[in-house]
Amino acid sequence: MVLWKNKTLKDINVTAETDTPKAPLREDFNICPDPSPLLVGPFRVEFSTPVSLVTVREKNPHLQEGGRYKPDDCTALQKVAVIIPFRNRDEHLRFWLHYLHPLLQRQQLDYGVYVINQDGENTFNRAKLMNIGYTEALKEYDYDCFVFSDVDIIPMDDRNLYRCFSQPRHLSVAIDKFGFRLPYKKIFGGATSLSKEQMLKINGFPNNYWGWGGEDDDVYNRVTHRGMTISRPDSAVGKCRMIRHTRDEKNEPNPERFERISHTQKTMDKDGLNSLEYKVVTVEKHVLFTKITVDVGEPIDENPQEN
Ligand code: BGN
Repeated sequence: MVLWKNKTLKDINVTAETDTPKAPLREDFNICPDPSPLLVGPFRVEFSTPVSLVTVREKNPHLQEGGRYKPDDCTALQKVAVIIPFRNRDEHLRFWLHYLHPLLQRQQLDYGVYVINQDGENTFNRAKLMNIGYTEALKEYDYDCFVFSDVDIIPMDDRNLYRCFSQPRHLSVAIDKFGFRLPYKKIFGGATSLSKEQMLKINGFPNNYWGWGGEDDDVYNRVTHRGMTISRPDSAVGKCRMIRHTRDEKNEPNPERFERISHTQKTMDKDGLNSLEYKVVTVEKHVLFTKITVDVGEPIDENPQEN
């Protein structure tokens, strides 16, 4: 008490503040600036020289196990789980990791990369893998935003923000394969982002699109049936490259897709996150990503013929 005798209230406050450890306090309140000062704008993307995981690891020394990162000098604006539906595309994944890890760090996101690998040889089910990624990522961390990206889509400008917006976001709006423009106005494939709230509002993605095509149109329908719209970056910022490849085996165009997308409104409430069933086969924690191998089952015959 004697020590404080000549001090004003202000002095006492200053003393108290100096005595308190500053770093944790700072982190709590120091929200990362928007836009991030680390952005560089357009950058070169090419696939002629293969990249190795060792090099990608060396260039991203601040990653935590499982492909996790958060800025150490500010609190990220959003916690983003990046979900990649996957099977047999290791070469593409290396390119994706090579370009996307540095981009996500320049965007100062608190993020994790989840590769959802479909086990076995059954027909591919992209949308169900997305639902699984959403569900599994949420078991690990309190993510508030989900980026769903094909493994072969690489953005060419880091102002294309891989985070969530007030409306579901289409990120891959100007792909080289489509002449750097939208092939049609309602397209919602390639790379998209939805907040946790937006995902819950649409009951996630459909689980019963087996093979190529239509599942992204179904998600578009879900979004509009729930009164939301699609947000997009402009076509300069939204430029992307797609890694060329031949059609995957067991991912033939789905003959049912035309029929299915005409019934979204009727099916979306019973088919989605609330009806999702799968088995986790393995979880591998790599430095650059978490790989979750899953058994998604196989198509069920919804109209079995009586004999
Ligand atoms: C569309 C596909 C999408 C695909 C885009 C781009 C369908 C549904 C019947 C019209 N939609 O034609 O799934 O993302 O092409 O390749 O096939």
